Amino acid sequence: PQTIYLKDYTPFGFQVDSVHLTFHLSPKATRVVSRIEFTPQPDAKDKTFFLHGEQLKLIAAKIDGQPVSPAVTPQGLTCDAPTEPFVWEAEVEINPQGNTALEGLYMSNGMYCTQCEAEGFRKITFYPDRPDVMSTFTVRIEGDEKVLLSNGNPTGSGEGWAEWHDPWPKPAYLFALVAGDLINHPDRFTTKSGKDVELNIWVRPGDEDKCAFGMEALIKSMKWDEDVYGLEYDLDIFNIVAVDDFNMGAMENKGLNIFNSSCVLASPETSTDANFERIEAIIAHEYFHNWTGNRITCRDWFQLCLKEGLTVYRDSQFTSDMRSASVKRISDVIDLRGRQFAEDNGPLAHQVRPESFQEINNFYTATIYEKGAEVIGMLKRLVGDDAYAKAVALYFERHDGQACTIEDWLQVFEDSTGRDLSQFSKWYSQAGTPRIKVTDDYADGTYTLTLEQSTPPTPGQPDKDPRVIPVAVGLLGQNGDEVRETEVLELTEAKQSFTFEGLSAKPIPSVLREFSAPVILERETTNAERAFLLAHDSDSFNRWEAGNTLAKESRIAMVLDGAAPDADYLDALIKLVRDDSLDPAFRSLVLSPPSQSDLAQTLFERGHTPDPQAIYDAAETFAQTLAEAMTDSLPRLYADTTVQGDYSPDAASAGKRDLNTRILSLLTRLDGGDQAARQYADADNMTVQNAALASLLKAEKGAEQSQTFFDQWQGDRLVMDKWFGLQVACAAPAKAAGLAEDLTKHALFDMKNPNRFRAVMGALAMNQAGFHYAGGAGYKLLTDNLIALDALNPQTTARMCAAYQTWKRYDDTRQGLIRTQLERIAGTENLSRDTSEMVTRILN
Ligand code: BAL
Ligand code: ZN
Repeated sequence: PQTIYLKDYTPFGFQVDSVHLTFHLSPKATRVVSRIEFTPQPDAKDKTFFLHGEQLKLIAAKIDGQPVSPAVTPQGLTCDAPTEPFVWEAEVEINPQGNTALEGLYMSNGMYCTQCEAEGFRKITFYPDRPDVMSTFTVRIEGDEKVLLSNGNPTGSGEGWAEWHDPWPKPAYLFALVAGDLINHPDRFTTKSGKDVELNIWVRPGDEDKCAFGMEALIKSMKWDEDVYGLEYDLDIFNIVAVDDFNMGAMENKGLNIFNSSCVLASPETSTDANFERIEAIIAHEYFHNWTGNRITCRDWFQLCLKEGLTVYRDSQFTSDMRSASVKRISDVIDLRGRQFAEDNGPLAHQVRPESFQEINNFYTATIYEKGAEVIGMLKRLVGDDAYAKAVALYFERHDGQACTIEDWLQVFEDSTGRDLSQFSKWYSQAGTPRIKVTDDYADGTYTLTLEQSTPPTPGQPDKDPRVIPVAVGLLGQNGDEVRETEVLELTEAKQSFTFEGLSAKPIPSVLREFSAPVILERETTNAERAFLLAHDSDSFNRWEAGNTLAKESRIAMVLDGAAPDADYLDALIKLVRDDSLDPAFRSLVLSPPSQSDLAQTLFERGHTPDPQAIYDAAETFAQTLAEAMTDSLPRLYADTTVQGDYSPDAASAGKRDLNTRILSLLTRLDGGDQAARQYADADNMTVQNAALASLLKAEKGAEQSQTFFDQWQGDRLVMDKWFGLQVACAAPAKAAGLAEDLTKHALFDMKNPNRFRAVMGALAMNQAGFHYAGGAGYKLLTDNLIALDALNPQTTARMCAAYQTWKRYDDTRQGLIRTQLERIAGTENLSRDTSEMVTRILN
């Protein structure tokens, strides 16, 4: 496959002045008629008239009304083009029903829908399918479906047809079309300048009672973006459509967001608290793209983080404002370490702005999204809140309507603050997670903190330069009081010392408060000091971090030395969990164990070969010891954290239920599942029903409840995804692969539905001890399924190959087993470009 390089960027040689599309819908033979006005650019370096096009049957093509015969390849067509403005017309035929890749126009449960990011539009018609080609679109849809939707504003409709016009120039990846027998959940929003906007969430009949929460989230997002960023919605209508078969979470098409139904449909009976929170965040994310992504888009796909990093940053600000900022920060860091650090420290490591790719779909990653958001957060921390607001305002003023680069983004900060950001730009160009070694010294009232940074080599980047890293630090006195408030140290050198004068005794440092940079801190310290910070740190992130480090160290000692769980840590943990003055959500986070993958990575980095079974056993022993140490208090804690009354997904109730769920799982270790069975029987919402079933399955006691769960919910696809996933997630290591295999043979397992495939295979890959269980049955099962899926849906297959990205951590036997499977995938005939690129990178 061909590699595409950032350095080769060349503008398209033609401007697109307008696009008119007519769709004659038919499941197996949809006709798409296009009429596109082009103006040749006299100064263009490349004057080739090339239009992308894949899997299209060209029926007819004309230039200025005269039939032409372009040269067509599997990638597109070239044609002689006039040197003056001209009109291109084409008619093509496509097969939406046969489109299992879910890119371009496809069918899901009888409805037509589209997914054009990144390069799906070329499967709809011939077009310069690149983000820097922007144009207005007018769309006519002809079909028998009751609802016919596209981008922009409706301009007319009648029996069997509808027309739409989008006045805002956009790249083709933001094009969308939906046609189906759908029902809407309507509402309205008045923008700050008084514009009345019609809002709709469109769903299949039967799902209309699951839209209210999504609609509330949309309205809150619209208001928040006005209040915080001053950004107003810019069309008369905003439509959201729920689709069951979707590769991503959702898509920000202009005025017509298309959502994976799992990311928009919610009801107390069928959705957990976590689902509600995720839905709120994704609705916000897609809505915020209207400005950061749509009004200002990316020049090329190397700039993907320009819209994704910024939009993730904005949605995290929104969630922090709607819920608890400290809980959001801790949760984001857990997620970052789990997904992005794993990527950054393995064969798939890449820059926040990559410089080459074969298949852009493989770069919708935690590095582009989550690390991209961390980079924005660091920039804000370095320049300050006011300067950030000023720079962002300048970004919108200067670049509205343009397709931009990271350089454009950094330039507005340089121009508005006068700051030189050339060193900061290394966050975009250097892959890998920096390590910061921290040492300290105290003499004559002066405390000195020395920070030393280094970044390990990553594929293609053996050497790294020092970056500018904001390190937020506070100092605590021996009595736990803060003797220095948080200060942001700017680490710019490879090694640098910072002094704090006038201290009467050696303080205890609280370093990297709020996780001020996406780095790994290395500091030789004692468990006593960690316990001190766990008890006293005023920074809630570092307070949690102290507990998390203690939890990790205790488990590592258990794995390496056969030690018992650390008694001091257990005491401190129990004290904290019982402390009613603390937010239940925070207590729940402190109680949540470090991930087994994170422990494996830490062991690996310290020169040990991680044994997934030993890590699992340590986690089990730790939890059992904790449960036994809390025997007396668990029933009271369970009762105190049980939320009474009608279900509400608000943050306070959700936090309490989250703690309640953790208490229940401990209690189940003592009572054999009695309480969990009662909770299951009494459950009136999915959060507590799901939690009870999980506790029972983990204790290998849930067979009866699993059956009743199935009987109750077999008609609900999203709840069935939970049923499939939960069984594999909760399976004991020896049973996980066998159970997953049985589930792939279940009548309701549907490989063509990404949610269902991920429910089973994703849960297997996440069940660390089960996936890596001796013998390699998990590897073989995943590989069999990836190979089968690749022929249908390359995008989802390729992303799931990432399950193998940590393979070099493990022992020779496991590495050998995994290599065999990776080579099997690589050797598969007609392997997709997506999967081929992923497997090659993982193997190298
Ligand atoms: N642009 C793809 C989906 C998302 O990030 O919103
Ligand atoms: Zn996005």
